[in-house]
Amino acid sequence: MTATDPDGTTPTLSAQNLPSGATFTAGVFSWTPSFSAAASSPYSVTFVASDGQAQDSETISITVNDVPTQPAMLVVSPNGGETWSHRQYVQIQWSAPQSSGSNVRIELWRNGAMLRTITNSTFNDGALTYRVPPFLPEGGGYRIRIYSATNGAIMDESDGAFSVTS
Ligand SMILES: [Ca+2]
Ligand SMILES: [Ca+2]
Repeated sequence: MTATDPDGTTPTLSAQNLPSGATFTAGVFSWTPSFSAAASSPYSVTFVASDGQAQDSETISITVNDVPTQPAMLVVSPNGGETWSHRQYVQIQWSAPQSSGSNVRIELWRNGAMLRTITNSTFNDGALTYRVPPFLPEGGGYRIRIYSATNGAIMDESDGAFSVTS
């Protein structure tokens, strides 16, 4: 913020109704809204320039928006510790907002290597029923990876490993 005064005296700058945590120093407004700041939005802040006799002010409105905290992709099941049996129908479950894409790709990984693609594209509706192929090697170290079909950077995998048995 700057102010000028035709008679040469330097106006004093001040601010009223500063939001909690905001500062106004030497004409500079600075604010990093807190996690819960959106609840009281919008904020009305008045900036005042005064030379002691004349003053001018300007009130501005500051809107703070909430950023969604839901992760873009989250594998829900299997998420570690499960055991899949050959030919069993299992539920693969995930949680992802529609903004992550309308479709997802699901892969089966074992010990850090991609084993097979479960589906290249299925609706991002949070669940897929999958029949465990009888040829999957028995043992542990399995994880699921789920990607947005349109943005491979949006991805999550099982937090822990699960097992396959006959
Ligand atoms: Ca589905
Ligand atoms: Ca995960």
